Amino acid sequence: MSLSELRFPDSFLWGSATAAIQIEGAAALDGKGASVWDVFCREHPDRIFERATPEVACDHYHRYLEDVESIKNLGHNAYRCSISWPRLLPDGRGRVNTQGLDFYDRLFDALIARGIFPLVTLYHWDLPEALGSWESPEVVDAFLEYAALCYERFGDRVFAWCTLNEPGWTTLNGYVTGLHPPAKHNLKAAVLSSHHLMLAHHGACSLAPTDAQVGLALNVSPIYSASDRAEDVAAAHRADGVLNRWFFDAAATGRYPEDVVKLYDRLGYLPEGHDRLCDTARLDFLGVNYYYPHYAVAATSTSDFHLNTSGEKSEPCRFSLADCFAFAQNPRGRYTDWNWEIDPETLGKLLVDLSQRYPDLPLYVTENGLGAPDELVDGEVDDQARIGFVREHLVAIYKAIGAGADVRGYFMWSLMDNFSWINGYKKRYGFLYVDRDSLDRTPKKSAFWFRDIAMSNTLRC
Ligand code: BGP
Repeated sequence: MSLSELRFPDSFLWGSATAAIQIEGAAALDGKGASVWDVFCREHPDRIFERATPEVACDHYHRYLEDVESIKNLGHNAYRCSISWPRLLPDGRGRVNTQGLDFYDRLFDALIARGIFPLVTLYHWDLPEALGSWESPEVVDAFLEYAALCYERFGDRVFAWCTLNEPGWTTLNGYVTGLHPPAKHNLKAAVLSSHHLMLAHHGACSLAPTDAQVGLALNVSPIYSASDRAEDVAAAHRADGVLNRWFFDAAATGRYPEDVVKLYDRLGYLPEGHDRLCDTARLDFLGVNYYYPHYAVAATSTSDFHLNTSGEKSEPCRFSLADCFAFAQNPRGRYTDWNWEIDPETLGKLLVDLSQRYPDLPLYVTENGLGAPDELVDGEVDDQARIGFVREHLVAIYKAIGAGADVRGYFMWSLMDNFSWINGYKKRYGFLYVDRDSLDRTPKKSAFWFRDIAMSNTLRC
């Protein structure tokens, strides 16, 4: 295999990913209801870096046409975005906001007219505030009404549906670390909410038209043991069960992994009906969101969580879940300014491993990217670090395809710099630099570099 010219499979999809609340803005315009993130940022401004809010974000709601033009000009043939549930259903269910429907009609029409396949996520964390939280089983019913509305209205233009984005990460931060809404520290509620999310996923898969493609995007980050010590190896297996297999097995087989069921049973966390999740699971593809692996060690007796939100290397990330597992830094690892490890080889291994476990399951890399404090200098953003990051990950994907993994597309996170949740706006991920005052977009060097790859279907390195 020559590493100088890597040609990807003919129908490979090249694109980028976004989420509604991170780019749209227009948070209370044209009939949109509030989401839990709108309210969280308003009520707890100090928990967000520089007290940022998603109120205006990138104003994509008004600039979508310019953004779709950019997607076209950058040579992409696909685009992953999400629909804002509270924009369509301001109360979570019932009354439909026709202005919301019209917005997504315009967006999807504009994409299709330019030959760009929309891969659409139904739920990327912006739960309608009116619904409360995923602890309530009624949210599952409301989600199915919302999914049915989306299939009916947009199904003729959507290439593939992702029911959920990263149910694991949103449960973890919503109910364990408490860093995201509803900002609780309640493990039993975490397990219950995760079960409701997976019920919602399966319900939405079975409702999807048979000729549609439906799957979900999971953050299946591999977990290594930090040492050969038996207690660290056991902690890594436990962490993999709780964070990865609980969601992956549930999605792929309709059953939760037995070792985690036993663990939750012992702790008194098992939700009623966990053994009746789904009889015949439908999963047409798996979206893999990959940023970094974890290194697990045996847990201490106290919990402690912290995410670097400043981009100062001296600010650590800490994760320790009492009596369960903790994460350590990799002493040999390379890290971003936000202390996320950079490890492309692990993505390759993950894709090969997933395709060996499920040989017929098509895979998309639905998110992968580098957060950096990019700067616009003399009209240009020279983001060589991002080019290096994406190149290394594409090489890993190429090798995984060569080893038999059925990977069908790559979506860089993100199309544009956006509202990076509790990191606010300093952490920039986009192909497009967004000026925070004017909101003008400027393509970074990485955008032009990636355009050549997407248009020739070939990575030259
Ligand atoms: C994923 C989310 C994305 C995105 C990305 C980067 O988990 O699906 O929405 O934000 O992570 O994370 P962050 O913005 O927190 O740096």
